[in-house]
Amino acid sequence: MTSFDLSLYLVLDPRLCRDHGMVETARAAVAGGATMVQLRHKTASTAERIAVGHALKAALADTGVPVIVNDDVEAALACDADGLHIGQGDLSARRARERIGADRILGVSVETPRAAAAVDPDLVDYAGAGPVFATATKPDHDPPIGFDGLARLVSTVPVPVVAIGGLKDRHAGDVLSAGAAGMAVVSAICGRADPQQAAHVIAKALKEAGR
Ligand code: TZP
Ligand code: MG
Repeated sequence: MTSFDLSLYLVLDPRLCRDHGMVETARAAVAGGATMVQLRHKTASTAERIAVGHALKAALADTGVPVIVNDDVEAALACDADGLHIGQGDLSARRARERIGADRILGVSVETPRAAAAVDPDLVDYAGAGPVFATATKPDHDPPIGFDGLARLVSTVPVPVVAIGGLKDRHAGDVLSAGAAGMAVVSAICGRADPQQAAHVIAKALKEAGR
């Protein structure tokens, strides 16, 4: 399986990235210390996702940082993404694994202990847990779970967890104390004047917190 490091997981949002663009934002963030990159482009067509996915793969080719595509199996396969991320409303983990094969990374979102307990470690490589805090980035998000809720999900889910939702560099210690392997961020990097510096500050906070 493709190896991966959940420490600082950048989730790209096309609207927030409009100044630098998603590919340049990803390149800069990885130069600053981001360890995973997810293309999350809800309003795009599969063809558009494939085009951005190809550009991301090319831009990050010599970094070793995996490119993950949200939701869209066709796009993930067509751009030879390193992985796929699915939510509770998307196709099943079993079906996703059948489609992407054994080598690609499969991540799932979990918002509740019930969903966390249902994660099958034979199929799934990591879980995204949250939202830790309310966030304007995802208007339809589930109720925030806080760091206590995060710790409960971490103790329930049988795979490594990356926390998401309203997270900034100052939360690095609490994220790791809750048992998560890292933090996923959108607005803490996308749309910042200097995405590389923004990523660097978070990566440094994670290191100082023991990651
Ligand atoms: N899933 C749960 S919260 C969220 C997603 C995709 C958005 C997180 O964005 P931000 O800007 O890091 O709060
Ligand atoms: Mg989804």
